This record gives sequence, structure tokens and C-alpha cells, in this order.
Amino acid sequence: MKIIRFLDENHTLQLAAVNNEDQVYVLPFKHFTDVIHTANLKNSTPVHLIQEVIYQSLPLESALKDLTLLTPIDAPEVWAAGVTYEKSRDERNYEATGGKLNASTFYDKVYNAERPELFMKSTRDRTVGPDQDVYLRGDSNWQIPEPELGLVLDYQGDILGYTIGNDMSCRDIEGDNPLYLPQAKIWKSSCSIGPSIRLVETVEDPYKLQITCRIFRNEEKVFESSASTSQLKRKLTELTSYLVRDNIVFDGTVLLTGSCIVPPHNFTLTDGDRIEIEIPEIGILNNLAKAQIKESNY
Ligand code: DO4
Ligand code: MG
Repeated sequence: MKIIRFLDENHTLQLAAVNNEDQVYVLPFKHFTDVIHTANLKNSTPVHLIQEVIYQSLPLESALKDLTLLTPIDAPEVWAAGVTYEKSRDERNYEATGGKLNASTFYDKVYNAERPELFMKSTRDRTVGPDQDVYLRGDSNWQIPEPELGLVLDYQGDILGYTIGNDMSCRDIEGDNPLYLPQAKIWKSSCSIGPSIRLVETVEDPYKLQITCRIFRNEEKVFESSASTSQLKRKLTELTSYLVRDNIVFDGTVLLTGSCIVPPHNFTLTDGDRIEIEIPEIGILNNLAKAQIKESNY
């Protein structure tokens, strides 16, 4: 069972459930967090609550593929974990040493440490959804998408569902100096999530999810690679338990779990590239990369 949001023909936002046959059922709630709250009040679960609605209604006539999808949730904050896969550690070492292969740096330390690396990635207004543009920074020459499994959390850090995230990143800025991490990670429209939230109870094993990233330039595929969440160094609850420590976590916060897919060293995104990130249980997150209009403020 998946949750989506879409704009109907009157440009009204609708929350909907999608079953295994891709049938879409409009839900009598505006936000995914309303489903959670109502389920809690009724001593029920989101899946049961949604099933009740489905039994009493008919699916939409429009096909899922024809809907104008939005972010499945207005995540007040998006956090991200870093260096949770060997591949990420190796690539960070490469960029931090000006391009040395098999180098060893402080990224080895964070990969092996008890405490994971967690950082603030985005806020609601910086986050885009399916088919919207992600922006490229004007002052970076080495930019990549980071395809990641995203966890949708409640205020206690409990995992309610899974989504896909794109942690757009500037390798040259982070490689220059790790203290530049916020600038290498956060700018206007530098994060994308969607296309759905797969309810936690309907995923058998979150460590068996296949993530595929494809990049198209002028509709020609210039990159494709896949990875599995089985390669994740840490447990998902290990990441969430550090996020909630002495912190305020809002219902609907998204935590990205790190990237294991990195394009070749000579690859950088350019204006018009189309990025597809697929986790079959969740869907395909599709975004165009757009060059930022150079502002006069730099
Ligand atoms: O340490 C920097 C961030 C790494 C990251 O975003 C990732 O591993 O996905
Ligand atoms: Mg990342």
C-alpha cells in the first residue's frame, strides 16, 4: 500500500492510497500525518484505516501514470545520513584528497564510528516532488544526484513508511573542505522526495530494496547503476535513534539513509539532465536538473 498526493482537475490537492494493482483511492484526509493521528485515536493502524476507506469507495477512473503527483508529504525537515555505504566512504575519500584512489581520511573514521553522520538536508520549501525541477548550484562544477532510501518518521522517530530521496550534492565544494558540507548539500530545490510513501507494514524487508539510478541527457541514457539496501552499514533504527536524541522531531520528518550509487569521477550533471531513481516497491522519482539563474548576489 502506497500513499500519494496529486492535484485533481480543479487544482485541489488530494491525498490517495494506491493498492498493488495501481488503483488509486482518494482519502478523506489532506495529509499523511492526519492518517497517522486518526489511526492512533481509533487504536487502529494506518493500513487498516486505509483499507476501511477502500472497501467503502471506488477507485479513480484516471490511471496513476496520468496524475500530476506532488511530494507525498510536506516534510517539515529532511535529514540525511552520510557515509553509510562503503561506496560513499570511498568516493568521499577520493574527493577529499583531490582525486586519490584508495585514499584514507576522516571519512573512514565516520564510516566505522559508533555515532552515524547525520545532517540537515532540506526544509519543506527547499524540497521538490516528482517531475519537478531540482536545481544545480551556480558555483559548483561537479554535481551529482544521490539516490537514497528515505524514512518517513513520526515525532518519536518511529518509521511510518519509505520514500525515495535525491540528496543533490556538490562534490567539489565538499571535497574542498568538509566544513562546507551545508553549502555542498543545501540550496534552493536541492532535494527531491517521492513519488509515494510505501507504508512500513507493507514492506517485508527494508534491507532487500533495490535502488536504481538512471540519468538521461537529451533522452539518451548516460548513466545507470543499481545498489541494494542490503549493503547499508547501519540499521535503520540506529539512524533514527540518533536523530531523536535530545532533538525535536516533527511528524512527517524524512530521514535519507545515504547513497551507494555514484556516477563516474568525470561526470557532472548539466542543465536539462533527467534523473530517474527507482525503488520498485515505491515507484520512480523523476526530476529534471535545471541550472540556477545566476543571481547578482555572487
Ligand atoms: O559526508 C557527506 C555526505 C555523504 C552522503 O550524503 C551520503 O553518503 O549519502
Ligand atoms: Mg547523501
